[in-house]
Amino acid sequence: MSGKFITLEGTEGAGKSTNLAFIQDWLSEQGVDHIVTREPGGTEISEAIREVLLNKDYTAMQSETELLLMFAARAQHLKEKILPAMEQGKWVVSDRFTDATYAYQGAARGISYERIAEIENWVQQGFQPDTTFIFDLPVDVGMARVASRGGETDRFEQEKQTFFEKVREAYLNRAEKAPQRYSVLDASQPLDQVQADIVQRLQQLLDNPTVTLNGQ
Ligand code: T5A
Repeated sequence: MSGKFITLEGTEGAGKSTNLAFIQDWLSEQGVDHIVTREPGGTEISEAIREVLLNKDYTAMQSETELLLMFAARAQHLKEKILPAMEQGKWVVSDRFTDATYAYQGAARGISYERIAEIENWVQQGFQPDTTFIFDLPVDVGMARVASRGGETDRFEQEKQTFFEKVREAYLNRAEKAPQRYSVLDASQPLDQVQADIVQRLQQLLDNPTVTLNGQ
């Protein structure tokens, strides 16, 4: 496996989707064979699970159900799309992955990190992103961006600000504990500055193709 696995994380409206498109264009310009994808989702079955997870009518959904559906979508996504692409030497860039589970289902919903780690180990067998960008910004700034973008809100976007404050804090804690994997970006900066920071990190990865957390 010589491909890299890059994930984008952050609270709502932090700019992940916008910068996923930017990273896609940048990698194409560099001639890097890659795919972009997202979680929950990325395959037909995982996108069907996403519909259930984001449906704002499902207010009765239990935290345990939410957690298991996130990992059900991820198991399918990994085996059907991420791992085969990496085996072909492609880079894979995903809008969210398991850090989101620790932040949302763990810190914000209150499921223990030990329980999440148990399922993570079973589903991922040690597989981890090579690098993770955390788009960090004040929660209210992100929510205002989502509101000004318009469109319908999903089940998560209906949560209160305190929920997203916990999510933000969890991401920052995870980054602090493993700084070699995470790049925390100040996502409140103008977009061109955020993207200059992204390019700097991607260039490092490109210059060191043998360095990978997955050890292959
Ligand atoms: N989830 C997911 C879990 O609970 N557990 C899990 O394990 C996983 C994988 C769906 C939900 O699922 C949850 C988390 C989520 O709530 P999602 O589809 O990624 O996840 O949904 P959102 O995070 O809600 O995605 P958004 O589209 O709302 O946010 P983005 O992608 O971060 O923001 P983006 O790029 O659309 O930007 C928002 C607006 O801001 C502007 C953009 O143009 C856009 O209009 N913008 C900027 N403006 C000024 N300056 C900048 N630097 C800007 N960057 C972007």
